[in-house]
Amino acid sequence: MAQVERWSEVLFGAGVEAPEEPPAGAPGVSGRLAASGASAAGGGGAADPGAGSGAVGSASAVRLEGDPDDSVRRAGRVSPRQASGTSRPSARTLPDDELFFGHKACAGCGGSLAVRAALKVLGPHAVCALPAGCMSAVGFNFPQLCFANNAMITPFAATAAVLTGIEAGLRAQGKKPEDCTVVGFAGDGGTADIGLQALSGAIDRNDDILYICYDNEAYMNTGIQKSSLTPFGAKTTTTPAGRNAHGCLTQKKSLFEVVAAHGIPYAATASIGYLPDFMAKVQKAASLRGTKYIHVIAPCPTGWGCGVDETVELAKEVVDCGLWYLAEYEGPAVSGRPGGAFSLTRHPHGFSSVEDYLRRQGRFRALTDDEVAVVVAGRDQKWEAIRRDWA
Ligand SMILES: Cc1ncc(C[n+]2csc(CCOP(=O)(O)OP(=O)(O)O)c2C)c(N)n1
Ligand code: SF4
Ligand SMILES: [Mg+2]
Repeated sequence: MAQVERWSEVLFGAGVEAPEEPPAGAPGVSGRLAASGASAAGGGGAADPGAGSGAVGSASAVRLEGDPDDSVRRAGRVSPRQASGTSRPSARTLPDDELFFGHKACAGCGGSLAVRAALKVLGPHAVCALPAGCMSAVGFNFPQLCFANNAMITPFAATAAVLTGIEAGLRAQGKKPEDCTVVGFAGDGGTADIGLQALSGAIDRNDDILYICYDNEAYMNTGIQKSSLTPFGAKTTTTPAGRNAHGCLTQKKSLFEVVAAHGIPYAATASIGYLPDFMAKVQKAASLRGTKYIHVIAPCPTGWGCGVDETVELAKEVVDCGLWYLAEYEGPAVSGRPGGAFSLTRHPHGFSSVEDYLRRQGRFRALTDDEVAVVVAGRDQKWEAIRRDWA
């Protein structure tokens, strides 16, 4: 009972009567077991949900009964259009309702924008799973728990495996609404490194899940360590930069292509700098059955050394200068072509300056002109292959 009172206070303010049942997926449901003692953020405001507390792996109960849409709507935050919308998402069609709000992310956090926008498209029936990382750290701080959807924290390596279990459980009990997307939001470390085997296994089984990797190009939550998606030249705490060292020595792994090589039904790249494109891909992924993967670039001002008001601009610039690309892969089952088909959703006619993009960020400060030239050459090589094989 005390718990219900707290839910009602969190959701509706003190003194307002709680609904008969706590709303399904109410913030109190999603993170109750995941609340951890706050350790210092990985350079920003986020605490590692796994640090010492044993919280990572403590899954909240996924609510299987009742109509989450109805109960959330009763709280006045979800429009019927959001629940059923089929038009292409845009500033005009996007619902005002928020399903991820009140979190503790740093100002200008790109990852939180990606989660927020994706949930606006997927609506209140989506069930979310997040591994250790900034988005779980900033989203599950009791009592300010920030998902209006059902959501849970997974062990760091297990995002895709947990998604598999949620989907199978809901289906087995006949309680998966038509528009329920089982969706994961994992960082670049949680996806390209520690979570890769679980993701690969889910794709192999073609489980009906959507996996979204928000890529801020390092392990931000634990203090900005290099991941396999950290680009060449970026300074992190494990790839220092100064007089004798110039940041990350390795190239960013092409995870989109690794995923596509599985023959997954649908994979896409995106950027929070091109939000309508990202949301259209989320919507398309939700309409397809089987495993779907979206890789969205989501700058982190704290780890990138840029202004909090530059996040969206940088996410646009990385596409415009050709260091990232907006593309789709449709597997054989969707494209009807053996081996599947790649395509671009944005065809750049020319590129903006790579150097301007790099020099705006503190993490690339130590790069010499020669090293910038290496980055430009890598970009040109990549685009030669893209234009030859995808366009
Ligand atoms: C098995 C395990 N190893 C390490 C950690 C510590 N840890 C928590 S969050 C995190 C970084 C996650 O990085 P990423 O997946 O890129 O997400 P981001 O923090 O950048 O959002 C690490 C290493 C953990 N919780 N569990
Ligand atoms: S990803 Fe970066 S900006 Fe976002 S909460 Fe983590 S440290 Fe802060
Ligand atoms: Mg990261």
